[in-house]
This record gives sequence, structure tokens and C-alpha cells, in this order.
Amino acid sequence: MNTFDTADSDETYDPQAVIDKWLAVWDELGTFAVDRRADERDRQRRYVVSMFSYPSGDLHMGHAEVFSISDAMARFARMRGYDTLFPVGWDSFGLPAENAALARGLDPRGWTYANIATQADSFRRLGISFDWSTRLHTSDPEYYRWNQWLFLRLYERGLAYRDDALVNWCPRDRTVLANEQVVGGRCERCGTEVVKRALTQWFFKITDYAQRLLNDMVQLEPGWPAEILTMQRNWIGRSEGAHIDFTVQGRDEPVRIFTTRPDTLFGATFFVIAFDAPLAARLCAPECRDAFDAYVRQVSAGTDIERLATDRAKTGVFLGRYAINPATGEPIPIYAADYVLATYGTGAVMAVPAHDQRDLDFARALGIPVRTVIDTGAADPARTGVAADGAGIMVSSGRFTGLSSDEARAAIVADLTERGIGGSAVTYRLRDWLLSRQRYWGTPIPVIHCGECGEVPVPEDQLPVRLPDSGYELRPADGSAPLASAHDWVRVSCPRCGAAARRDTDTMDTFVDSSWYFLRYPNPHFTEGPFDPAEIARWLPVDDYIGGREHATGHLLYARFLTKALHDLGLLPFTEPMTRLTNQGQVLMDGKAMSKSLGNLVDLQSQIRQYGPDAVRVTMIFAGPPEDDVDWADVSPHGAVRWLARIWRLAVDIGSASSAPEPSAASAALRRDVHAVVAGTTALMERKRLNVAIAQLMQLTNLLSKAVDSGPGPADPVVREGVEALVRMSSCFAPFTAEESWERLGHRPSVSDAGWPTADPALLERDFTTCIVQIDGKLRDRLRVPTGIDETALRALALASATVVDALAGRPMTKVIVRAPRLVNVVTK
Ligand code: ANZ
Ligand code: ZN
Repeated sequence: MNTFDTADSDETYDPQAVIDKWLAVWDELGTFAVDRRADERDRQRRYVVSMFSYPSGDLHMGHAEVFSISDAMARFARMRGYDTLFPVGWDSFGLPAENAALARGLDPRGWTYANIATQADSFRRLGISFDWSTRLHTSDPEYYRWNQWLFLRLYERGLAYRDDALVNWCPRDRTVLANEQVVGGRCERCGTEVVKRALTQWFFKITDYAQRLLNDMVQLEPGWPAEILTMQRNWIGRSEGAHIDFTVQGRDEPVRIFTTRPDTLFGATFFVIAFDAPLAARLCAPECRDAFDAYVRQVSAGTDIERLATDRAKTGVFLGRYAINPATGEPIPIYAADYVLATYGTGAVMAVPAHDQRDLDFARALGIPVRTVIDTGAADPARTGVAADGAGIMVSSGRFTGLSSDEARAAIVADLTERGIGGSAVTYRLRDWLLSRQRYWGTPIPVIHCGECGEVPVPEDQLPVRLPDSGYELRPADGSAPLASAHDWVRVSCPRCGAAARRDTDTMDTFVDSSWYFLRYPNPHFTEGPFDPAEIARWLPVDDYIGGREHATGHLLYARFLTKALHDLGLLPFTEPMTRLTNQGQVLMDGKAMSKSLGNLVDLQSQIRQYGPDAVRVTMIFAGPPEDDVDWADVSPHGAVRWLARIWRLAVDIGSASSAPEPSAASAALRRDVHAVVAGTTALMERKRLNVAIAQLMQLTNLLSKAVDSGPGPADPVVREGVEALVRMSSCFAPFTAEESWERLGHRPSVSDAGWPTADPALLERDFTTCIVQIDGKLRDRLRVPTGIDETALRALALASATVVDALAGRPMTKVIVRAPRLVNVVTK
């Protein structure tokens, strides 16, 4: 189906044919270019940003969804008179380009920029109202030089550093893999089992900001989904508790543990160190070495998540040493085990089997005594195998016996503090951001390694450190990064002493690029710094940020961290980058994420060819709230095509009718309805309820079609007013159809410049009133109802209200008193 048939005229509307026409008009008028001269301080501004796209091919259905949503929001803001900036860019460094290059012998640069060109064209043909003057690509030296500049600023502050890390290593490809490249413990490329290897890596010290990332969430609560904040809170994982230093028999150095339950100290009957913490190997007694080494080989492969799983059999190995429980003075055996993580807390725990399930499982497996020190009312854990992990009254705990466990917690920490062997402590689960990659297609780390001077930052006037164009060997050899084989590029003289030195051959994680691109958009060619302070003052923070919730604990946390770091460097006046966040759902097919391997991919371009860009956009948005998944098997682009055809037909009918000077008597009610829809749609758009807004516009289309066919007729000015409002509002979702219709109605382009219709409050007031719904005299709901509503309809409406249904919870009603239009009282007793 390529054309809309407009039933009673012989005019058809071809959604493909009009694309080029309107793209040219928009370009010529500069419809979506932000007015860069506008400088009045009190101008209202909106900065709407979609998470930028990764150029791995042409746009897909997921892009169509997120950009349809964000475009509707940007168009709405623009039509309401805001100076609106809606930028476009590409996250164009990254692995898929490099993998495609490896697989096909292509240059990642050529592959990337060809995809960008394809996507740019597709964005235009989808009618997305970007301001193209903002266009940026993170793989341009003009952009990535500022990644390097920012890196150096963080380095100066001690926020970028180099350290050993256990990384994913593919023994076959002989390369480090990012976590995303490890699928089910195997290398994504060759399927070989991945092992952990200690390598020197670059980090950003995001852990310094853990507490501020938590505290500043109050700024985000009004505009961010609670779900995302919860995910970030859990990811940061703040735990309050205590540090306790245990002495180890025969050693001077105490071993520090972190516990959230200092109240259980008297029940610590053994001690566990993560098998992969360097301390475990250091403490291991010589006669236990063989057993320890065998154990390490046996458990090395597990992921952190597997290691922490409570339903897993606990294993461990005795290290031949004893720690002293500082409360009881008893020696307790030290084990190495995999259920303790090297990277959390101090990598060591005091194990309290009576009150911690994992410790109990371990103790039962190894026959270690279980000692209850808190009476929680639960049965004896040694017998039941279920740890008593709650609060209660202290038992067998010396002078703390008889206290509540909460009191004991404070008292024991005070005692340890006084003895100088402990104190209260806070621990975070968050780890520093490992940002180096042994990859070609990314931003080179701007550091030079000199035998004399060590790490030397590349001087600012030598930025950017450009990626070598050629002469590199893409396939990494012997664990060295691809850049290491670009010998001429690697060899430099030390900027400090002039001796022969080597460039760092790592590149940056692409999440560095994406953690600040929204700061550069307003002036993407700025040469004095990463972003233009004047434009920052004008546009930032981002008013509306739209993208997937899979970025909750990665990108969105990194962007928040970097914003705070830049604030502390005096470069940004605010501490949170985005005021409002919308997470669109996924586009599914038959209940499953689309993928090549499942064979359920829907091709965006073929949908656009079949239904036109507007119908695809409308279908995406009408399918449900932006946050919900869209199953393409359940939607009907045909329905959208039909709706758009009806709008077009209304425009044709009204456009060709000679207009009557006076509204007919019959159109007064219609006018009130039109204004009610305008008011309703405006409120829905503001609250991002875009699907319901479309439903309202569809209803308005029905009303107006009826008015044309069997009511006041196409010549009536009220009908025209209604159709014009409909066309203007629908342009947020169906811009091509709206432009075409607007022209049909006799107006000059663009409909985007026509403004959003406003509802006349006088017309709204007269028609609607608030009805109070009570249950047994208690207020339960307020309904907006037409003033003229009759008692039966009002009664039905009130009893259908979700809050009323909830409050009644199935209780029988004895009486329903209705005083239309203002009161309904339900009596239940
Ligand atoms: C003794 C104890 C007794 C504990 C008790 C709990 C209950 P969250 O809340 O997640 O912070 N722990 C400490 N470091 C660990 C590590 N590196 N790997 C695995 N577990 C570790 O958990 C803190 C608790 O987890 C700590 O408190 C410690 O066990 C354990 F009845 O200490 B507890
Ligand atoms: Zn030097």
C-alpha cells in the first residue's frame, strides 16, 4: 500500500513522493536550525537530546523508536515557542567497526564513515528535526583531542591512574576483551574460554565520587525514573559497618576486615580471605602451598556473580594459619575461598556461621563450630542449616550480653575504636572505571613512557595524538595492543628529557567519548576547549534526555561522574548533566528482542517503503507509553496509514471548500470539544504520555470527520479551526503528512512555525467541572466531568475510577448517592 486513498476525492497522497519536497523546504527555511543570534536572557529554552547512535549499519527499528519519541518531544517544545536545540551526532569509535575490519579486511574508518552517511540520510528521510549544524562524530580528531585533554586534566588531579587489574583474556586471540565481549565465559569472536590475567590498565577514579553520586540523586528524583536511580544506588552499593583489625599468629601485620555486623564479633569462629587476593598467597603456610595452588586452579574461572551466589556449594582451603578473634581471644582458622571477593571491602571477612548463610554453609561443609551470639528467636542454625540473620538480644557475648543487637553494634564499635583496632566504616561496591582498551579504533591515551621520567603526559600543544592512518597491524599479537605494531608512531622522544620513549598504546573505552558529547553539541567546532562556556550557560543541563535503560549503570553513571569532576575543575557551573530522563522500551518481534540469529529482524527501510515514514513513527508511539516495549507483531501500521489518510482528507475537504463567514449554531458544541482536546493533548505531551496524546488526536479526527460529513460541513470556520489544530498537533508525530495538509489548508510552510494551538480557558470552564467521589464520606477521587453529565453516566464513571475500585476492595455497597455534576458518595455500611 503506497498511497492513501481519499475516499470522496480523486486525490491520492503518496507518502514517499512528498519526502524530498519537504526536506528541501525545511533546509531552505532552516526550520529546525536553532536561532543562534537570539540572545535575550529571558528566552525560554529547551535542550532535547537522544542518546547518539552507534554507526554499525543503517538505522534499525530501535533507532526509529527512540528518535520518533525524542523528535515528538523536540517538535512539541519548538511549537510551544521554546528555543529548542535538538542535536545529532555519532558515537563512532568502537569495537564493531574494528571487528568488521578484521573480518573483511576493511579500514574501520571507511566502514564507520560510510555507515554514518547512510544513517544521516535515513534520519532525514524519517523526518527527524535535528539541527544539523550540531553534527559531531567522536572519531574525528577534532572531537577526540578533547577526550585526551579531559584525560590529562583528570590525570593532573589524580583522577586518572594506572594500576594492575585482572582483565578478561582470550588465550587464542591473545587479546584483552571488554566485558561485553565475553559471552557465557567465552570469547565472542573465537569461542575460546576466557581467563583472567593481571595487566596494567588505566582507570578513572569514579570511586572518589561514590557518595556524591548518591547524594546528588535528590536533584534527579523529580525527573528521572525511580527504577534507574535504584539501579545506580545498588550499583554504587553503599554499606555501613566497621573495619576490624585481626592479628595473625606469628605475624606482625594485622589483617583488616569489613563487616556490616560488628554485633556478631563474638560468633566469628573462622576467617576467610579471597583466594585471588594477593594476601591469601602471602599468608599461606608452606605446608599448605600445594593444596592452595590446586584450589586456585580449580576455582579461577568463575565470575563474581557465580562466586557470590548463595545457592552454590561452598569450597575453600585451609591456609595453615590462625587469626585471633579480638573479642574472645580465641585463635580461629584462616581459609581461602572463592565466595569472598578480592575486590570488595578488604577482600577478607570474619566468618560468623550462626548469623551469615554463606559462612554457615561453609562451616557445615568443613565441620567448623557454629556459635550463636544473638538470640533472634530462630531455631539453632547449627541444627537447621538456616542462619539467624536478623536482630535480637545478645547472648554469649561477654559484657555485651543482654543488650539488643543494635545497642551492641554501637558499643562493640566504640570498644574496638578505643582499643585502636577498629572503627566504623563505609564501603562501596562501585569499582574504579577501567578505561583502557587494547584496541585500535579509539582515542589514543595521551601519555608517553620514558625510561628516565616514567609516565609523561603529552604536552597540550601536541594534542591531538592522532591515530596512525596506516602501517598498523590490526590483529593484536602476543597480548600487545594493535597500536604497538605501528612502530613509527610508537617511537617518540620524551617531552621532558628528550630521550627515546614510547607512546602508550592503549585507547580509551568509548564510554569516555559518550560521557560528555552533550556538552559539545551546542558548539561542535569550538577550538578553545572541549565545550563553549557561553553555550553551556545557554543550554545545559540537558532538559530531556532519551535513551535505553541498559545504560543505567554504565553511560549514565559515567556522564554524572564526569560532570561532577568537570564541575570541580571549575569548568561547569552545575553538578548533574540531565534534568529529565526518558527510557524508551525495546522494539520486539513475537515477544523477543530482534536479532539476526532468531531470524525475527524487521527491516526499518522496508517498513518505511511500505507504510511511509509518518505511519512508522505513529505506529511506534501509539503502541504504548514510551517506557514500554513495542511488539511489532502486535501493532498495525495499516491503522496509522488510515488515520493519516483521514487527516489528509480533512485538509483536502476544508482546503477546497469556500469558507462560510459565520459559524453555524451547530458548531458551538464542536468548538468546546476541539478546545478540550487541545487542552488535554497539551497536558499529555507535557507529561510525555505521547501514546494517549495520539489517541486524543484520533478522537478529534473522528469528531471533525463527522462534522464535515453530517454536521456543520467543511465551510464552517469552527470546523476549519479544529482541522488546523489537528494538523498542527499531529505534526509532532507525522511531520510530512502535516506539512502537506497545512499547505492544502492554504498556509505557507512550515507547520512547525505555526505554533502549538492554545485552548481558550473560557470554553473549557463552562463545559467541565470537578466531581468529588467519596466513600463513606471520605474523599477518594476527583473526576473531571462535563457540566451537563447525567446521574447514570456520573455514577458509572465514579464506580469505574481505579482509586474507588481499590478503596472498595470488593466490599459491598449499600447505597450510591449521586448529585450531578459535583458529588458522588458511596456508602458501604
Ligand atoms: C560478618 C558478618 C556476620 C557479616 C553476619 C554479615 C552477617 P554487604 O551488605 O553486601 O556490604 N563481606 C565483606 N567483604 C566481603 C567480600 N570481599 N566478599 C564477600 N563477602 C564479604 O555485605 C557485607 C558483609 O559481607 C560483611 O559483613 C561480610 O560478612 C561480607 F551475621 O561480616 B559480614
Ligand atoms: Zn624522559
